[in-house]
Amino acid sequence: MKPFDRTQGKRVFSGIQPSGDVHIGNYLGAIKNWAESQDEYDNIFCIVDLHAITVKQDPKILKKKIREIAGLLLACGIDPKKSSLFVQSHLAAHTELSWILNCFTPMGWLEKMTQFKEKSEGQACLSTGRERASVGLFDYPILMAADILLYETDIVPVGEDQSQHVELARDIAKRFNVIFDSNIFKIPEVKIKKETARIMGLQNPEKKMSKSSELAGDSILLLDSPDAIREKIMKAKTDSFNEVNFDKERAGIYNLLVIYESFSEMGRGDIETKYEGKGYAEFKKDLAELVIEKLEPIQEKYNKLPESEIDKILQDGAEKIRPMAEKKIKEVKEVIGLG
Ligand code: AQP
Repeated sequence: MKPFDRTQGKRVFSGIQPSGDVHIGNYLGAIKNWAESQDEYDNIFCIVDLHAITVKQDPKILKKKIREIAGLLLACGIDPKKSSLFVQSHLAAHTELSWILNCFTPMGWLEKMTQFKEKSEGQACLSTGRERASVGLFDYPILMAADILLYETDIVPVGEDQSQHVELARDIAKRFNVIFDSNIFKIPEVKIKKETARIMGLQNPEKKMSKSSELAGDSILLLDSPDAIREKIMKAKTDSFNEVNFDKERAGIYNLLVIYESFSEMGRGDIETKYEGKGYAEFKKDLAELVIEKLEPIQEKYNKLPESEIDKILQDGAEKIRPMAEKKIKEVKEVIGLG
């Protein structure tokens, strides 16, 4: 296994939460690009299980999902010989740095985070929302800052919704460096993904496809059977216009077209020409077959991966990256006078 170094160029940190079933939004918006960028960047891929527990998880399911997500990342082309793949909770340095950063971050900075407001409101149905949300959910961005800053990350590719958290990580790093008159933390750059990387729900195309969506048929899962994919796409919400073109005002068909575009890698003009004069039903049938065709090799590879092999890759991944994380923690402790 290649030792942890920077020979592959700029370092990129990316995370995925084992908070549910991986869907084509995760794949098209993140995992596919991760796999394709492995020769260009020095990539760190982290299964962020500590982030997942900021909202309620069933322990048995969580454990299963951690391994499942790792297996899917491997099946999608993440190559542990080229990239680092590990589980966040396997390295105590993440929580250790997170605590230290907690102590140097003003509360007011966290109070501005819009994702906490949205996610804690989402829990309002359980009882009283904000008051019932965990401290961990409020503190989520600090843990994310620790993930990024531990590894001297150059670039953090995120969707629009996460860019505020990377800005916060930058502010925390700058403030810490100023307080201790050091260059201990590298200031990461945020890289916002293109609009086409945002896949919306099939039943509610106004909201992004999400692991935690409670709407039946809203997400196409990477491990969905061909019949399930056909059923979800045929039942996807559209409108009565019945013209297959990229019109953002018609969110349902627009989203299906973006999925088609992302999987087929055809240009928008070519897709519109192909479906000129044809209705939604014909387009949906083709889209379903395209998605099935693209997911089949991933599913095949995933089904052949023994659990023991996945566990070994995750263990090796953590061991490979551990020295880097521990070195940074040691430096930080020295600077602030701990230990
Ligand atoms: N709908 C989406 N379209 C494009 N990209 C998406 N991602 C998530 N949903 C979409 C990208 O997938 C990567 C991993 O996401 P995550 O697991 O860290 O958390 P998330 O963004 O909160 O994903 P989910 O699926 O919506 O999970 P839950 O429901 O648990 O919150 C990220 O790069 C993300 O941008």
